[in-house]
Amino acid sequence: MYPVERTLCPACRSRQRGGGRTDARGGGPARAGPAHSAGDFGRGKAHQPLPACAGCGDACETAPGKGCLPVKLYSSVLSPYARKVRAAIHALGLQDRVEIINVNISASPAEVVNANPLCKIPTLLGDDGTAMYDSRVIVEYLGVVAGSDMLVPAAGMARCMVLRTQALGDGIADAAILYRGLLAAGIAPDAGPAVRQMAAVERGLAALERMARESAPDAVARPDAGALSVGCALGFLDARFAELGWTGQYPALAEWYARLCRVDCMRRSASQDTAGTCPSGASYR
Ligand SMILES: N[C@@H](CCC(=O)N[C@@H](CS)C(=O)NCC(=O)O)C(=O)O
Repeated sequence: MYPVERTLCPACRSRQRGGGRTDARGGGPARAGPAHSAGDFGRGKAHQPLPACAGCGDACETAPGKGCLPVKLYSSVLSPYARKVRAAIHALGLQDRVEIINVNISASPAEVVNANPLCKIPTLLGDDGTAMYDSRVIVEYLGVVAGSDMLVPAAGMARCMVLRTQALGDGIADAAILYRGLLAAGIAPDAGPAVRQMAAVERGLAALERMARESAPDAVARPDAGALSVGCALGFLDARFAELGWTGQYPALAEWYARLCRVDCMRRSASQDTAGTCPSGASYR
């Protein structure tokens, strides 16, 4: 990915595509390579107006909140990874720029298959057909688009620690989802593969409990990608593993989570009301 000068509005760009793409600046061939870049999406700053289109001169299509960025997020209600991306979109103030489309991923919808060979959600799709996946890449990408390192620090140890916490949150979700998939495939809960996944969940929660004990009470006010990932994994456990009763076992984590759930981007990302399903046929409703 590299920045590409955006000179045409979406309508002019699609007209150009129909008759062979040309460079609006000089009538030459369009620059090769992915057109969907930080520049295409948002010019590096959230809600920053883009210049008038070089083709039709129309600036309104590129005005903030006018849908100048017809970006689609394929999502589902309870996917912890998709929710993390929805929370990131809200945290970065990009909610007017992304259309959220809930899909039944178990049915391998063509639009997701076409965008992401792995056919997984979340998948982000730009108007020029360039896709971003998986959730970690999308979160990074959104940060580039918004010109913000609020969710993922740009460099150094701070970045490593946030990415590690994100890996822990995502990994707990991975293990929990795999556990459900194993059970759905007829594996007994006390069989080796299932026990192994549940043990990973338990160890992950224990590690998070230790982290929560050490974290400052106000640390959740501006959650980073690690906190969002953990919060979304815990939300998934609440929805799908209520019987686990993890809040009783991990009180500091439960308190941390309760505070996180009050943060705007977490509240907004939770309020999706369209049905969806997740891996291995396991229903998300
Ligand atoms: N590591 C990926 C995981 C994505 C993932 O596994 N998504 C699930 C939904 S929760 C999915 O699309 N599964 C489809 C399938 O396994 O067929 C990410 O962070 O985005």
